[in-house]
Amino acid sequence: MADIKGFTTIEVARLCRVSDSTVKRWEEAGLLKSERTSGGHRRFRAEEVARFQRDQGLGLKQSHGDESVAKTTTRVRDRGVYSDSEFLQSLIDGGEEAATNFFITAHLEGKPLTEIIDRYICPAMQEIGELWHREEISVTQEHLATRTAVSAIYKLRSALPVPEMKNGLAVCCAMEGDLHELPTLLAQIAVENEGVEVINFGAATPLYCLADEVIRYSPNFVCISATVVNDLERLSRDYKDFREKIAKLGIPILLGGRVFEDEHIRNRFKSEFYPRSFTDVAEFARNRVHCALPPYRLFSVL
Ligand code: B12
Repeated sequence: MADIKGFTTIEVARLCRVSDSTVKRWEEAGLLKSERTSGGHRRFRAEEVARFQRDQGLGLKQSHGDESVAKTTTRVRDRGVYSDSEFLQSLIDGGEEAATNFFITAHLEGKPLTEIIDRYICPAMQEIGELWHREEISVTQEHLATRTAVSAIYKLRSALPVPEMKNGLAVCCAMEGDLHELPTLLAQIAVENEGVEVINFGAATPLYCLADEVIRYSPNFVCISATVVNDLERLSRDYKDFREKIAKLGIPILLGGRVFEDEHIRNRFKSEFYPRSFTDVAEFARNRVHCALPPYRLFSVL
């Protein structure tokens, strides 16, 4: 029991900007759940604190950049509870709770969602890919790491303040033949966080089917990711057809993922924007919605 990982009463009080006696009252009233160490001290799990803050509409927005909040979470990290290497190991071991805690602590620290994605999730997955490539971890460990990341990301998403979905609609997916589902999920939550609803068709989506869906839903933009390509010739033909089919709707297409890091490939897959990071995707969603331009004007801005 002594090794319960979580915030102390004083740390929760700092995060929520109230006194420690208020935190105790919340806990006694059953509003905020805690566990006890063997010495009888309260410990609050990061996920529970995030849930409570979200439900009560407390603190988070004002806490961005606040020194005392940063110190609180840094201390939790200093105790060795959520270091970056432990996070990586938790993914490899399938430690969903530890991975979730890592994300939620970063969130409580005031880190924007896209920073959590770009600074922690992507590098960790890259490292997992390298370990697999060097045969230092097995394929099964790589699969487990991805599953763990996906579950922890869903839990992070449910801990975040729920944005009002009043800023339009986006459609996202990964291209046909591409089984990597994480990039589409990351794009989805980055865009949703901007108050834009997302329909995510997931990995390996055939482009001719996607065209029908785009015509049906007429979204504000389409975000397609590609991590690997099997048949470049066929895919570029299918993509050209896809673009032609939806051309009259004037809907911008975003193409992201390691495939489009290659300039020659970008030349064969024309798009309005090639985001390099999920911060780029979120910014696009924000600007696209807030400038409220019809699509044809947006093209000329890009
Ligand atoms: C998990 C994983 C798998 C899982 C996916 C499971 C699942 N349910 O998603 C499985 C086992 C299916 C798999 C299969 C394969 N994989 Co794989 N996989 C990975 C791994 C470890 C993580 C992928 C991931 O989710 N990354 C998270 C994304 C966000 O990070 P990223 O790909 O690095 O992308 C960066 C940018 O491009 C950008 N980005 C990426 N996507 C998007 C999308 C948008 C919209 C935006 C804005 C930005 C963006 O953000 C990232 C940060 O810079 C990567 C390692 C890695 N480096 O990522 C290998 C990796 C991508 N796989 C690789 C390979 C070779 C394969 C296989 C061909 C292996 C094989 N021989 O069978 C197959 C291909 C299957 C297929 N047809 O798709 C290679 C690709 C090498 C290359 N040529 O580029 C990698 C890089 C591993 C490696 N180091 O060699 N894989």
